[in-house]
Order: sequence, then C-alpha cells, then structure tokens
Amino acid sequence: MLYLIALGSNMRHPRLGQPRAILDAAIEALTQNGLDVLVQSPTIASRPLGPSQRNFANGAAVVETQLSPPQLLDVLQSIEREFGRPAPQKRIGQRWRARMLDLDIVLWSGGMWQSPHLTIPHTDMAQRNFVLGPAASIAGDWRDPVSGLTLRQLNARL
Ligand code: A4P
Ligand code: MG
Repeated sequence: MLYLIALGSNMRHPRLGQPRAILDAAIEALTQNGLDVLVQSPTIASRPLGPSQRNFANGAAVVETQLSPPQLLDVLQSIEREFGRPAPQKRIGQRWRARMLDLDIVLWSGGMWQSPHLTIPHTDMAQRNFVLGPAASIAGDWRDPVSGLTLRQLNARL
C-alpha cells in the first residue's frame, strides 16, 4: 500500500527545537516504525489556520507499508504521542489539545476509506494549501478519488 501523509507542527520541542526539526525527526520516526518512506517533500512555513498564533512547518511524505489504514493510523498516533505536548503551563483553554506533531493520512492507494475514526481522503485536504502544496510537490499526479482531480490540479485551484 502507498499512503500520502501530511505532517504539521507549530511548537518548539524542548529537545528538538524548531518545528522543522520536529518534522525531520518525525520522518525518521516513520522509518523506525517500519514504514518505507519513499519520498519526503521540502518543509514549508505556513500561516496558521484557526486560533493558533504561531506559524506552522508543514510537509508531506509518501510511504509504503503493508499496514491497513486503521493500523497505520495507530502507528501515526503513537508517534504523535511520542513527540508529546507543549509544557503544562501552556495547556490552557482549548490549547490543551495542542500537540508537538500532527500526522494525517491524506490519500492511500486503495482509494476511499470510511470508518468512525478514519476518513480517507482526509476531509479538509482540498481546502488546505499547506497540505496540497507539499503533497503536490511529491505526488502531483496522484488523483483524489472524491473529485477525480490530481493533487496538482487541486493545488492550482486554491
Ligand atoms: N481522523 C479521521 N480521518 C483521519 C485521517 N485521514 N488522518 C481522526 C488522521 N486522522 C483522521 O485528529 C482527530 C481524529 O481524526 C483522530 O483521532 C482520527 O481518528 P486530530 O489530528 O487529533 O485532531 P483534529 O480533529 O484534526 O483537530 P486538530 O488537529 O486540532 O485540527 P486539524 O484540522 O488537524 O488542524 N495551520 C497550518 N498552517 N498548518 C497546519 O498544519 N493544522 C491545524 C490542525 C490547524 N491549523 C493549521 C495546521
Ligand atoms: Mg490529525
């Protein structure tokens, strides 16, 4: 199976430092968890969508694995937990949900997936330039099964 994964961070990690270093470490964690990382996009800086103040580092990767979508989601969430959350004093209000690292499954080679905790393609993919930009740079010909458009076409529409 091929999967397109989106990576995002806008936190400073106590050991790793800046968000782009967190993304690099996340790619390494994917490999260490047995995923075959075929391509990694350049990391971009993007303006925060939503209430957060800090800019994000965003990126994408194509990985190959025998894991099913729910199994891969388990792995991604365990990696997210491994990277932790911001320091406790910052965990106020809605911010307590903030994470060092966000890993989303954007597309997979099997087409669509729909279950209570997992929807592929990722529902917000087509509206998010910080997903489509990096994704189109490494997998521009990959077709979104919902719209029938390639990532390059979707990215051009934003
Ligand atoms: N889930 C369903 N489908 C998927 C999928 N395809 N991939 C479920 C991954 N997870 C999927 O995810 C909550 C649940 O979604 C998971 O448990 C899984 O079962 P989450 O990432 O913990 O939370 P969320 O609902 O996505 O909220 P979050 O993380 O606060 O918001 P978003 O929508 O993920 O956005 N601005 C910039 N510039 N760059 C960013 O990367 N990211 C966010 C977070 C906001 N603004 C941003 C960025
Ligand atoms: Mg997520």
